[in-house]
Amino acid sequence: MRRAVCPGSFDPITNGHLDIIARASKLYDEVYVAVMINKSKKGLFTVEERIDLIRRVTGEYGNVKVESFHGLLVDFCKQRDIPAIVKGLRAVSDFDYELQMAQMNNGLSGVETLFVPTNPTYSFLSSSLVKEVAAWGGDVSHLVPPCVLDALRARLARP
Ligand code: COD
Repeated sequence: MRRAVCPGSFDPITNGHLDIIARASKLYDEVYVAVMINKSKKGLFTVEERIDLIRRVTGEYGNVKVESFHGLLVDFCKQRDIPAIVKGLRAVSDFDYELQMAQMNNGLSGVETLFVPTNPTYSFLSSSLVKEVAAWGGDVSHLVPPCVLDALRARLARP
């Protein structure tokens, strides 16, 4: 069984994330989406809410599992016998940091990182920008799945 993981914060999942997960699900038998817990970073959504949203938008793929993890990504991989990490690359600006992480992870455990070039439609897209635009009332309906849009509107609704 060929397994891979798509890791991230997913606060919340965007169409850019979803595009990478969908493409990975065609390349591998089983794809884990790992919501990595960073206790020093307070998210807009709880980890449980992020997992729920990801499950709802990836349900149609059939071979995608969603889990959270507190610790090193290489340990998540070791515990599940996952040899490959799949990451999206948006621009040159992503490359330096992603290369460092890929080399560190490979040095720690031998896990490989595969980079998938982002769909150009989403090359500017990040969860942070989506939250910022949505918080100011901007239209992000073309950037996130409908259930994420509803969740954003509910969370950011002003009293
Ligand atoms: N198009 C394509 N891909 C995208 C897009 C987009 N528009 N947006 C995001 N992505 C992809 C990228 O591959 C990105 O890496 C991934 O989705 C996740 O994005 P985010 O923003 O949700 O998550 P990050 O960048 O905060 O995630 C960082 C990790 C959680 C993966 C990293 O910090 C990590 O592995 N942490 C675990 C602890 C650990 O092992 N640390 C040592 C690392 S060497």
